Amino acid sequence: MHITVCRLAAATALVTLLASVADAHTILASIKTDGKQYGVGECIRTWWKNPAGPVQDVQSLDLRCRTTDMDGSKTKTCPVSAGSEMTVTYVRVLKGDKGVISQSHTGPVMVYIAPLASNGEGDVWVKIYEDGWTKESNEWGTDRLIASKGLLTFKIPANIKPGNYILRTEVIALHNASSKGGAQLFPNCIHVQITGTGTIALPAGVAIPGYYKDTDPGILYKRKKFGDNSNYIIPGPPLYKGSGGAPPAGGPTAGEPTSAGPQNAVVPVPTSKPACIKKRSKKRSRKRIDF
Ligand SMILES: [Cu+2]
Repeated sequence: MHITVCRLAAATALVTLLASVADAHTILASIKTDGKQYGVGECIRTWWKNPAGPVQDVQSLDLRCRTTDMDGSKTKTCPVSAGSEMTVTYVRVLKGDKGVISQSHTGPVMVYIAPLASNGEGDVWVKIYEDGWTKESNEWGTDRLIASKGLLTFKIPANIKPGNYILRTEVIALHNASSKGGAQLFPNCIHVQITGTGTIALPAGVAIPGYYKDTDPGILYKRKKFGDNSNYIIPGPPLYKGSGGAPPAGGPTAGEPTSAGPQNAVVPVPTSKPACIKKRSKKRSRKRIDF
């Protein structure tokens, strides 16, 4: 199935159609950058055959962008200023009032960047944002994503060389991750043209797919639903040092493991759950393997 009409409305209809199987899951619906909003068919790559469904085979090419636009040729490039904050929106279905992702689907949230010319092939993916589990609040990145009504804000590296890049956002649900192949990964890709006066080229990154293994401690993980998850290790390479705005100290993979909690972003943390989530516990027709 192809989403040949790359417009939000058409995609919305498709997602609604598939909502009975996909509504526990999540999809990137829009981005906001430099005050402008863009949807799917603009600079977000079109969704794949099962729009909101997860990727569970970490060796699959679908892990890269979860798209039918494999070479990126159908996707436009949106302008964004280096050093600016960009906000993307994850939604469960595209009705605007249907929540973000099932509350059971807890796990980390990440953002990567790679040069667009690479089409994401090779050791090119550099991690610029991550949000795992935090002890203080006993919350996952996905909890914060739900609390912010699906909005994820991160910073475009300030000193990055201007040019075209792919941003790859990723949500990982760990509710079934205690068995191999059980983790559910929700990546999406955005094409951006970064403007500015930076001079720093991206360091070498990692291959996606390739770098993740189904035995990685961040992929194969027995989540404690109400317990301490401070032994959780977010998958992927260390966070890129340059992502916070300071130029990298040098070296091909400047970066080091980071402490728990959202990095490089201001994530709103409301004290109560949004009302839209409470309505989610109605009967579901299809098989559920949430817990
Ligand atoms: Cu699921």
